[in-house]
Amino acid sequence: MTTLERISDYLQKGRSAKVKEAVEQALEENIPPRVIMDKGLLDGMRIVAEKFKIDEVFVPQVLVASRAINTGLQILRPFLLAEDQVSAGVVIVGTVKGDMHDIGKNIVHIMMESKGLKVIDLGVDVSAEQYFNAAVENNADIVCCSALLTATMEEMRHVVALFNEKNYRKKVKIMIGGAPVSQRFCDHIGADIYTDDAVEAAMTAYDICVKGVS
Ligand code: B12
Repeated sequence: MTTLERISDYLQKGRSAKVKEAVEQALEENIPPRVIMDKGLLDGMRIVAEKFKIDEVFVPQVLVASRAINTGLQILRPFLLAEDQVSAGVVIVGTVKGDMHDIGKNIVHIMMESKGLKVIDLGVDVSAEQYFNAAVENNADIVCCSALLTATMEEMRHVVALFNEKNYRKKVKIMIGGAPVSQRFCDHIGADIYTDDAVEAAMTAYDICVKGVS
């Protein structure tokens, strides 16, 4: 088995300590951090997700696999960061109220940082008020909302509504994402930006903050 296959395999088994070891080994083998993330960690998570869908694994196994991927992401984080950490802009990230899924949000966080953006991470279960207060306190350029459940993506509508109500839409862009979210939903609720992956999200955020592209 290659090191990347071992990362995927240990992740599927939820063996955090082994994932940590294998990720460190992959770095020693000079495998690029982005490849370790895509072909090792995310590959393992994709398999877990497929098995979850067909009831081959259940919530406890998914939970330990999620802990393992977050352990791996933490090790990769410094290697994925931009070399010159000049703050190009301020971004608030969080998973919406009622939703505990944080893997995609954590990847968005890392990718934004890798572009030199300052990231304030509010974690999971974030209410519209919390996004708003954080945006004002930190003079943010962009607020990023993540949702993985069809039930909680509706919370994004409240986030947009609150920023509208406070007359704060000219100050900040609202970016949304997560598996059930789409461009159509983004247009429907009046958010500013949708992208379907974290890398594109970071590139778009960078363009908005640095080049003023809207
Ligand atoms: C891991 C997982 C869990 C873990 C979460 C642990 C954690 N720390 O995150 C646990 C076990 C806790 C869990 C619980 C539940 N889960 Co769950 N879970 C998943 C699973 C298997 C993987 C999600 C994941 O992390 N994917 C990997 C990441 C990298 O992908 P991603 O989040 O989509 O992110 C990418 C993009 O979407 C984008 N992105 C993400 N966020 C953002 C934000 C912005 C701004 C942008 C621009 C882009 C962006 O960038 C990322 C990388 O490129 C999915 C299955 C699936 N196929 O998605 C089910 C899934 C999301 N879960 C589901 C369900 C039903 C639940 C539970 C209700 C189950 C239960 N019976 O209790 C609970 C709900 C708990 C809650 N209140 O949140 C359903 C949702 C169905 C639906 N349509 O609503 C899914 C789809 C499984 C299924 N097929 O049924 N789950």
